[in-house]
Amino acid sequence: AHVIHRHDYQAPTYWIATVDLTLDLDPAKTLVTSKLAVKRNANQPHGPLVLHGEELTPLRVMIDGEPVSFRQDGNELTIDAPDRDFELVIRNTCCPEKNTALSGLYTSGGGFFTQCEAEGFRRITYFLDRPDVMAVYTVTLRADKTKYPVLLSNGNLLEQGDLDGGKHFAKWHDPFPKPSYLFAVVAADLVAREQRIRTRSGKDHLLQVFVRRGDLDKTEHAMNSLIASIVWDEARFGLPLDLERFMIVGVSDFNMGAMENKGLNIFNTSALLASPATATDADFQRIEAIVAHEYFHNWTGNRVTCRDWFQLSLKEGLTVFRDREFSMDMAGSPSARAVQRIQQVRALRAVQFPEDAGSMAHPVRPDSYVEINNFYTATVYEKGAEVVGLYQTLLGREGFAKGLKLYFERHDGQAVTCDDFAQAMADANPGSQLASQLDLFKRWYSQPGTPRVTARGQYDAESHRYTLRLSQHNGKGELPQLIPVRMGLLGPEGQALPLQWEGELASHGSETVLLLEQTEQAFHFVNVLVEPTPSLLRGFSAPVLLDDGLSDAQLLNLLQHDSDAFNRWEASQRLALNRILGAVRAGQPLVLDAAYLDAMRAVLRHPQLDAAFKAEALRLPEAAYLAEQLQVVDPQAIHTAVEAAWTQIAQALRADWEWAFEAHQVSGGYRPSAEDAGRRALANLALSLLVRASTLSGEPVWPGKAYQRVKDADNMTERFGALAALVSAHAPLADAALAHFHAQFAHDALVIDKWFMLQARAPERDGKVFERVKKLLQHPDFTLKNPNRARSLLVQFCNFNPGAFHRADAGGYVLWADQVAHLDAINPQAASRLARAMDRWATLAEPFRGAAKVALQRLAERSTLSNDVREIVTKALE
Ligand code: B3K
Ligand code: ZN
Repeated sequence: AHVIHRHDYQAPTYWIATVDLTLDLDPAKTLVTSKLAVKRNANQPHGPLVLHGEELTPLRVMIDGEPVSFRQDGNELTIDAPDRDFELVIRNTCCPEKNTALSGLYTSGGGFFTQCEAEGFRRITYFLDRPDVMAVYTVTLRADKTKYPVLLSNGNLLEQGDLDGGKHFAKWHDPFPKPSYLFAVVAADLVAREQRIRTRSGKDHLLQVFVRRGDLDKTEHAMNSLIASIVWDEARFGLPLDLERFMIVGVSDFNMGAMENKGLNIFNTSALLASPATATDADFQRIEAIVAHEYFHNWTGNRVTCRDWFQLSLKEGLTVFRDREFSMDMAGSPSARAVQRIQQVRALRAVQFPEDAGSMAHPVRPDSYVEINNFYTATVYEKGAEVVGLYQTLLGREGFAKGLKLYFERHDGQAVTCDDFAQAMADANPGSQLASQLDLFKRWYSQPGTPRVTARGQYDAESHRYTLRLSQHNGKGELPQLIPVRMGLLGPEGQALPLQWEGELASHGSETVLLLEQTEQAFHFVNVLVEPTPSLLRGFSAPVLLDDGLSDAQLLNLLQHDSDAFNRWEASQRLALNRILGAVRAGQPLVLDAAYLDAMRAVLRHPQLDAAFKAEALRLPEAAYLAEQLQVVDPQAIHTAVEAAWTQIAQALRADWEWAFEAHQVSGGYRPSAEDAGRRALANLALSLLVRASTLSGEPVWPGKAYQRVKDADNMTERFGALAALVSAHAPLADAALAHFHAQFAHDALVIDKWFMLQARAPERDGKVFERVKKLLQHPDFTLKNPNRARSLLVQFCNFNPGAFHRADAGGYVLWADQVAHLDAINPQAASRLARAMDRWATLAEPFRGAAKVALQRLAERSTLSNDVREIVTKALE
C-alpha cells in the first residue's frame, strides 16, 4: 500500500482561485461541469497538472476553450498544462445511487447529499483535492423540482427558478475561499425550522435546520444549541458568525456525527434530532456538543484550515477543546462542570488510552498514513483537545485567548500547521513557561503513547518538610514531556494545607501547578505541620497515567474531603479499580470489603453532593481502562470481577438504592437541564441495581416496576433506563419489555438503533448476549447499509462489549472477521471502525490471543480489502 509521509509535503504546482460548478443531478448519472481558474504556483517548477478523481467518468477537458488530451491512470487525471494561468473546463459524470461508501455525492432517503472530508470531492469531479488549495465556489444545481424541491450549497443563494421538463435550478455563491473538503450540496424533499437572529455586531442572520417532513418537531433543541453556540463564541472568544445564512441539514445515512461544510453543516440525524419522547439526556447533551462543535469549526477549521491532513488535530483538537469549554459553561455550576470533565476523562481512558497503547498508536500529529480516514481518531480529537487544554493550563484563560486572537490575526484565510498554532500561543505570551519551553511542549504533538507519571511523597515530621518526587516514563525512545500537575495537600481531617515552597517566606494558597519537565524532579514544601495526603493531577491536568501509590486511607480522605471534585471522583474510581484488579491479578473471586461499601454508601447518601456527581462516583471504571492496567489481559476475568462488584454493590446497598430511586424522581415536564439529568442518571443507576439484586433473589417487585416504566414513562431517558435495567440484569421480563419497546418505536429508526445497541452492549451471561447478537444480524430491521444501524449492533458488540466479544471458542472473532469483510464491500470507512476492535489483541491472554491472531490473518488474506481496512489489519499484525 502507498504510505504518505508528513515530511514529503510540497506545495502544489498550480493553485485554483475560483470554481464554477454545475451539477445536473440524477441518481444514476449526474453530470458535472467544472470551470476552474487555474494559477501557476511560481514557487514550484513547471510540470503537468495532476488532478485527483475517483469512480468518475471523464467526458472532456478544455483549456482556454480548446479541447486538450488527458491521461487517466488509476485515481489520477494528468493534463499537460501550460506554464501560466489558464481556464480549465472539465465535464464528467458520477453515479450517486451506487455510492454506498457515503463519501462524495450519494443518495439517501430519496435525496442527494455530499460528504467531502477528507477526500470525497474527488468522487464528484477531478480536482486538486487537498486542503491547501483554497478557492471561491459558485455552484449551480439542476434537478427535478418535485423530487428535490430544496437545492442547497455553501454560501448565499444568488438565483433560483424553474427549467423545462419539471426541473428547477438554484445558484449559490460562497464568498469565502475554502478547501474542497468543505464543499457541500443537498438536493432533497426537506422542510426547515427557521430563526432570524441579530448578533452583537448588529448584523442579521438566517438560521435554518432542514430535516424530513415528519421530523420538524425534533429540531428545537438543535436550533437552541446553535443559537447558544453563536452567542458563546462571540462572548468567550470574540468570534462572530460571518455568514448571512447558516444551514444545518439532517441525513440518516452518514459515516460520522456531522460535518462542518462552510455555511451548510450536514448532520447525521442521530446527532441532530431530539424530542423528550425519543432522545435521552445523553442524546440531548451530545447534540448540543456536536452542533456547537460544527459551528465552532466555522473559525477553527474553516476560516483557518489545515495545510495537509497530518495537521488534522489543528482543527479537531482545538474544536473539541472549544466545544468542551462550551459544554462546561452551559452546564453551569462547578459541580456540573466537574461532571463534564469526569465524562471526558472516562471516554479518554476507555478509548484513547487503549488506542495509544495499541497497534494504531500515533502522535497527535501523525507522521504517516495510508488512508487518512483512519486517522480521525480519539488521539487526534480527544488527546488533541487535551493538548490544547494544556496551553490554557500553562497560560491561563486570558493568555490562551490572546494566543487564539494572534492565531487569527496571522492566519485568517490560510491553510496552516500545528506549529503555526503553537507559535502564535507562545508569541502572544512572551515570558511564559510555554514561550521558553516551546520545543519541549511540542513533544505532545510528535510523541505517541500515554506518559506514565509516578509520584511519591516523603514527610519529615521533625522538620515539617514534605518532598514530592515526580518521575515520568515515556515510550521506548521517547523523551520527557512537559506535564503540568495541578495539586494540593490535605491534612488528616481533610483540611486544605497552605503550600509554601522551600526558601519562601509565605504560602501561596492551597493549590498550585507543578511543571514536570524532566524524567525526575523533586518538589519541596515547608511548614507542613501534619503528614499530608497529596491530591495530584486535579481536574486531570494532563493526559497521563498516574501512579501515586496512595493507600486506601488516603484515597478515602480524598473521596470525602478534596476541594477538587474531579479528584474526589478519581478517588472513588481508584478504590474500585484497586479491588477489581486485585481480584483479577490474584485469580480470586472479588469480595468487596465493608470499608469500600461504606464509603460508597456515604457518597450515595451525602447531603451536599449533586446527583450527577454521585452517579459518576458510584459507577465502576470501564473494562477497557481496567484492561490498560494489566500486562496480560483476560477479558473474561475482568468481566467476572466487574459483574461481581456490581452485584455486591447492588445487594449491600439495597436499602440505599431504594431510597435513592424514590428520592431522585423528577416531577413536572421533561427538561434536559444538567440538574434534572443528574437526578435521572442516579435514579436510573438505582433502578438498574435494584432490578439486578431482585432478579438474583427472584423478587418480582423491582423488575415489575421497571417493566411498568418501559410502558408508561413520559420520556426516553426513564424509559430506556428501565429497559436497560431489565436487559442488563437478564431479568425474565426483559424480552417482553424489548418487544414492547420495539413495537412502540418501530417507525423511528434512531430509537430502533438504541434497541439494537442495548442488546449488543448487555453484560454477557452464559453466552446469551452473543447468541442474541447473532440472531439480531438476521433481524428484518438490521442492515449493513445504514452506518447507524451497523454501528449499533456490530461496533457496540465488538468494540465495546469485551465480556461478550472475547470468547474462548473464538466465536466473536469469527463474527467480527465476517462482518468486517461484508461491510467493507459496502462502506470501507464504517468497516475500518469495526476492524479496530482488534487493536489490542496482542496483550490478550491465551486462548484469546491465538484465536484473535487467526481471525486477523484470515481477514488479511482476503484480496479485496479496501485500503482503509487493510491498513488497520496490517498494523495489527505488524
Ligand atoms: N470534520 C468532520 C469529520 C470528517 C471525517 C472524515 N472521515 C466532523 C468533525 O470533526 O466535525
Ligand atoms: Zn471536528
